[in-house]
Amino acid sequence: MYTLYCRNTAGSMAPEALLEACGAEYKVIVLERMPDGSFEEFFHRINPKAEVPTLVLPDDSIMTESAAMMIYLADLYPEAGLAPAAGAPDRARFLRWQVYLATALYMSDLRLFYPERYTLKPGEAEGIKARALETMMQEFAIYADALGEGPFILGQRMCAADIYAAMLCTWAPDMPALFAKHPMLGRMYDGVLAHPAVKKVWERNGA
Ligand SMILES: N[C@@H](CCC(=O)N[C@@H](CS)C(=O)NCC(=O)O)C(=O)O
Repeated sequence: MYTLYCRNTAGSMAPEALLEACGAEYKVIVLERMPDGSFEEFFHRINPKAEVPTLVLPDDSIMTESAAMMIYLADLYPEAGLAPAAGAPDRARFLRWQVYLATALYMSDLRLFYPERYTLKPGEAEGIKARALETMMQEFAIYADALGEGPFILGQRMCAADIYAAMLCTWAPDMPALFAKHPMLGRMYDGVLAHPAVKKVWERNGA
């Protein structure tokens, strides 16, 4: 049994959808922030960075880093068909874009939503936010271009990275405007949401 520590609509949504799509046995523990914005003390002992997603594996070991979870789970459940196997022709492309999403777009999102965490100087947050939005839009443009004919990053077959990309789209400040600018992103998003497991998890999250 896997235990996934989550916050609704946060970065936990993608590994939650993957667990569901793989048919894994799992439960979610939905965390709420305390009034000062932090998570409860017990969670800091599970993950010293106190971030969601945090995944407890069946052997009780702890896994952090959403991209690692996507790759790990997709590999463990090959029958779900959500990642090309090591050595398969699309494996490098899958890893490239899965990691790109986590290290480029996700990080821009964090700077956009929590700009004050990226400076010690008062008054700098607005600039950090503005630059993060600009960077995020460039990163979405690069990803939309990479989709090519699509609809998914590997072509006709949805993979774990598509679920992750769809999650990142939900954090865009204006999703309809994003899809109007990059119709391929909208097409990819609709394709991912057509998967019953993803739809179910999006609904549970209230996304
Ligand atoms: N690199 C981590 C980033 C996780 C992360 O930043 N999660 C956010 C929510 S989307 C979080 O829990 N931040 C802690 C906080 O906001 O206090 C991952 O990919 O899993």
